[in-house]
Amino acid sequence: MERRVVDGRLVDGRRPGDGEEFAEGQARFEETIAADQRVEPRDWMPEAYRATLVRQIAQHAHSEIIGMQPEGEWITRAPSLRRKAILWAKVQDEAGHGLYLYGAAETLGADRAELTRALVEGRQKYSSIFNYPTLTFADVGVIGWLVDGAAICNQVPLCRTSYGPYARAMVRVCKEESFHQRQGFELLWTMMRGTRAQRAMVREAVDRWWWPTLMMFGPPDAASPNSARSMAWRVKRHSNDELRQRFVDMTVPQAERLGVTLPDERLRWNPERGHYDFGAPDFAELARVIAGDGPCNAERVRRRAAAHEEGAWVRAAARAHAARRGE
Ligand code: BYC
Repeated sequence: MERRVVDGRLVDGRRPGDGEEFAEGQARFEETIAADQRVEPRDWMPEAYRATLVRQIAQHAHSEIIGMQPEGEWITRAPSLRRKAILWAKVQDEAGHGLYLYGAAETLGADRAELTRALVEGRQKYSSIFNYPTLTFADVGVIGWLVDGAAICNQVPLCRTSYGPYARAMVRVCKEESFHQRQGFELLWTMMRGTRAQRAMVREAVDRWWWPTLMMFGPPDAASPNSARSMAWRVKRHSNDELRQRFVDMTVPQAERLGVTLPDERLRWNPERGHYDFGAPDFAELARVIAGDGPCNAERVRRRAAAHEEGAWVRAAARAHAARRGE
C-alpha cells in the first residue's frame, strides 16, 4: 500500500476504525483540490485543513470586528453629516463582514462563543493593523485608501479559496471593500484640495500608516510557517510577498494622483522586473504587535470584551425569543 505524508504524519491511506471510508474521503478531497473545485461543509476533509481554515477565518472575522474600533472612534467627531453617514455605514459593513465570516467558521464546526472567548483571552489573533491609533480625521481616509486597498489585494484571491463558504462570503465582502477604498480615496482627494493644514494632515497620516499597511500581508515568505501548506491546499492563492508587491504596484500611481509622497526612499520603478522596488517593512515591529505589544492592543481587546459583556442581555433576549417560538 502507498505510504505518504498527510497532515504531517506518515499514513498508509487508513486510520484505525475508519478503514476504506477514510481512504476514499482523502482521495476525493485531493481530487477536489487538484481540480480547483470547492470543498463544502458536508465533504470529508483532513483535520489539519479544517483547523487551518478555522484559524484563518476566525482571525479574519476578529479583524473585521476589532477593525470597527479605530474608525468608529471618529463617528461622533466626523466634520459633517455627510461624512458621518458614510463612516457609520462603513463601520456597519465591517460588522456584517465579521458576521459572514463567523458564519463560515461555524460551518466547520467552530463555536462562535468560543471564538470570541479565544479572541479576548489572546488565544486567537486579529490583524496587526488595528493596533495603531487614529489620531486625526485624515486617518479615516487613509484607512479606507490604504488599509482597505491592502484588504482588497489580499481578499480578491480569497474569492477563489478552496473552501466554498469562505470563498462565497468573500465575494460580497470584496464588493463592499471596493466601495470603502473609494470612499477613503475620495475623502483624501477632497482634503488634498482643501487648506494647507488639511494637506499636511493627510501627508502626516500617510507617513504613519504606510509601513503598518505593508505589514498586514504578514511576514516575508521565508518566515511564513503556514504559507506552503495553505497554498498547497489552495486556501491561499498567492504568497505574502506576492500580494505585498501587488499592493505597492497598485498604490504608487494612486499616491501620485493624490499628490502624496510615500515614505520610502527605496521606492522606484524597476523596468526589468516590471514592478516597483520598495524597502522592507520592520518585521520585528510586526512580530511585537502580533505578540500583543502594539500601541493599542490592550485597549482594543478590553473594549471588545466590554462590548461583549454589555451585549449579554441581547443574546439572552434572543435566546428567550427563540425558545418561545420553539426554535
Ligand atoms: N496581523 O504563516 P503566516 C480588514 C500571523 S480586515 C496579525 O504568513 P498565514 C478591515 C499569522 O496568523 C482584513 N497576525 O500566516 C477591517 C500566523 O499566526 P498563527 C483582515 C498576523 O495565515 C475593518 C503567523 O503570523 N484580513 O480588511 O499563512 C476595517 C505567521 O504568518 C499577520 C485577513 O484576515 C498580521 N498582519 O498568512 C478596515 C485576511 N500576518 O495563526 C479593513 C485573511 C501574519 O500561525 N488572512 N500573522 O498563530 C490571510 O490572508 C492570512 O491569514 C495572512 C497570514 C496573510 C494574514
